[in-house]
Amino acid sequence: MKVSKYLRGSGRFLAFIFAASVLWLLFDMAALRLSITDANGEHGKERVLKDRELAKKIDLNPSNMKQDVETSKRSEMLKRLAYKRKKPDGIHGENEVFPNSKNGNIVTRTFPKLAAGSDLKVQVDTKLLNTSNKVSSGSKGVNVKKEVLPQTKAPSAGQQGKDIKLEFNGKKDYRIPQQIPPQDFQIPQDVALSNKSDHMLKKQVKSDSSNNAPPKQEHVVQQKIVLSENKSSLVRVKTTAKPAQLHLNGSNIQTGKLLNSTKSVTKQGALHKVMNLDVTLKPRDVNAPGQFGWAAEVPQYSLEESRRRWSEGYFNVFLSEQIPVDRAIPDTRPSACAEKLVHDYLPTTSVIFCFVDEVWSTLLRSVHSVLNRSPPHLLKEIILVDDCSTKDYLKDKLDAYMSQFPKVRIIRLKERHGLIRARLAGAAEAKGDVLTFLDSHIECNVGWLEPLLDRVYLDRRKVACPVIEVINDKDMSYVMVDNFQRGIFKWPLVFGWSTLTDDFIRKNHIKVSDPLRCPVMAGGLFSIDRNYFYELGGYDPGLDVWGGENMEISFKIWMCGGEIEIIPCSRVGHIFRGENPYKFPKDRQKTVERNLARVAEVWLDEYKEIFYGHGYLHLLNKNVIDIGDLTEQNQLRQKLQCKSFKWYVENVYPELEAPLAKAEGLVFNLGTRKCLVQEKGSLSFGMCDLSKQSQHFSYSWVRLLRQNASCVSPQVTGGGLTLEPCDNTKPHLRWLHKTNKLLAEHLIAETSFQRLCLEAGPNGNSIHLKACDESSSYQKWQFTHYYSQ
Ligand code: UD2
Ligand code: MN
Repeated sequence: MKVSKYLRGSGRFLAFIFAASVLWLLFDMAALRLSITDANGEHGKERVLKDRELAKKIDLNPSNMKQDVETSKRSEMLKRLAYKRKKPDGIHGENEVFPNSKNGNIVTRTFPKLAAGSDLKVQVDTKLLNTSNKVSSGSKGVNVKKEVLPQTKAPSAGQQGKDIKLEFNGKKDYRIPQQIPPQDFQIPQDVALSNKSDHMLKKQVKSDSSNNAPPKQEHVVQQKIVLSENKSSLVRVKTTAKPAQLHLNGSNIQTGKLLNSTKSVTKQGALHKVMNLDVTLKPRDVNAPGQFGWAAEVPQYSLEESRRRWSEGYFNVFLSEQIPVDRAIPDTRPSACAEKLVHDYLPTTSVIFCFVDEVWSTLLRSVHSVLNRSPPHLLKEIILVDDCSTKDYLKDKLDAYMSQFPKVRIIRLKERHGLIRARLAGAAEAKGDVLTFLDSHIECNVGWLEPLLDRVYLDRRKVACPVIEVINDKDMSYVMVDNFQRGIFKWPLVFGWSTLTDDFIRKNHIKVSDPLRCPVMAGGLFSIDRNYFYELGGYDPGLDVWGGENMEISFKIWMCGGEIEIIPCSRVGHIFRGENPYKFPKDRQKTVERNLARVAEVWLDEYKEIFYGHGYLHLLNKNVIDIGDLTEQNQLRQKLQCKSFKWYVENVYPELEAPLAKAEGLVFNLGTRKCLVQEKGSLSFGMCDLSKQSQHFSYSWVRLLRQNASCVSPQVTGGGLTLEPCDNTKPHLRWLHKTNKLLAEHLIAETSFQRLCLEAGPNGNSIHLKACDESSSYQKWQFTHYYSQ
């Protein structure tokens, strides 16, 4: 009776508040317990011992050291609980993640914790969820496993004209690496945010402002780091370098001086284990949304808002704002990386972020991840290049915010140049020995920087890329990607990822932590020696806005004496977006294809025909497009005495399918059973004879029917034929063959008004153009070899 009296009116309300608080407390205790258990557990102890060992070598400020241990411990805990690193079963052969490869089978998949807001424009094919479908791959008929993010429209590779439109029809090319399948994730259910009640989610969202409070950085800058000589048995050469005192306020940094950047031989010097720095001022709030890289959820009542704000960045902008700018993410490096050593005296780096209309929270998180996870003595500066953004918050507010961090500088471009010239503007201001370019929506993982700089230090012509991991665009979780993926391209210069086959890995004894040589880089994230970048002429400044520059720099690096590597012990997460969240000053498709045409003209030699032949024939018409002046680029290639594209294909990317013609050999007429002959400038027929050069023709990628420099030219008026000097830019020289189902074996004059086909006279003594007739065998032709249909 008495109890029920108290439970009436406001008493009931108080009791409810009390009960809710108790529940909340219990939940917090559970989370705390988990973290204590971890610290007391074997793993935690091991980790503390390891870090003490590191502390002996590197005299870190004790309070900071504590934080390092703290965050590493959490990271390690995450790694253990949430990520089971394993190559997916059933993968054999070459596994390529490619835009709409011809085989077309796409496995749409869900993410470890799909956010409640995940229905934002997303169609998840539920039939296919959690399946590990085997599909047969493109050319080699091997089994591959493909994963494609829901919602991203994939462009096509290696397809003809109209499909290419699809590829660039307002969408970007497809660059998402293969991720660890969802069944390999085990996120502890008792801690995962998605398990919390709505009430708790509200609390998280409300506490946002405190979560987002930037950690102060000053204490880091004042530390002293003393690197002692390392007696590692791995170093055969006795070191001559003295242990140095590195003052981290930037005034007395000795690392840079120790680098003789003109030497490219293996360097001497003491080594140490990679520093696992992850600095924040205060312990991280385990309950903050997205903490530890876990999936965050949009509360029911904010779904509408998060949907509305999606187009601000083409990812979950609302959710990103709730996530601390200095959140922890799981340390996803392969465990072998723990044993890897890097040199004590590494070059310094300038980190360059260029951005246009970047979302505030992601820009900040990118910058904080660099400040928090880079050894301060190696981080010379962070240069933010504002490519003429239109958003107000990126002006005074950004200046004010970044003024807290002495290492951060902002450069403002007066007009919109695009990322290529924006990066050049940043590089022009950079003072570090190495330039490190990053996109403005990334999160650098622990230990990301030293392994990159170490490669550049070993050889200044090595260009080092981190493994690009995935920050999920819908729930902002940090998703680990599969190992052994390298950057490649398919025609027409479409970037994609390809996983090395198990067989190749075994035969070549490749370890999971070994650097992987890459034919091309993805483009956004890499470290390059500053002087070397300039020796290479930087980027072609004639490239506009976005696209193709990754191909340009990759070909340039390889063909002019350098190398591109992916460094598995360096990992950086990136938000892959389905659309560009900024405007293109000119048409997007035209911009990208113009960039690619510049690259093809300068770097591809005779192989450029393959590029044009994959849907870009219109770019050969100078009236349609002006690709600009290439004199300087061609001169640069000559000056640097760069190797040929043939050399590149044979030595760097032999897996590339790159036949120089679509078809070649004898041109056999099915009606006369004779072959085409070219003699003294005129065409006739003869008994087929492979040994006769006069019977050898090729059908080129730009659809010319040629013998050496002479091309068969249809005379549309009059129905005759002549031989003309070949010229790729002349559409009237083009023939269609194998493009039309009903007239597949015909040779159709491309510019003929009513379709005209090449026809042999019935006695095999004349040749002319006639109205196409699908049943006439005198209009059917076969080449000896077909390289591409
Ligand atoms: C990829 C690369 C990107 C670049 C691009 C073009 C990765 C992870 N990303 O596409 O770095 O190589 O391919 O080929 O490899 N930006 C400007 N001005 C512009 C346009 C973009 O400053 O006019 C900035 C933008 O804010 C971002 C960066 O350039 O920080 C890259 O642009 P993106 O993120 O749209 O390119 P992404 O990741 O789709
Ligand atoms: Mn990007």
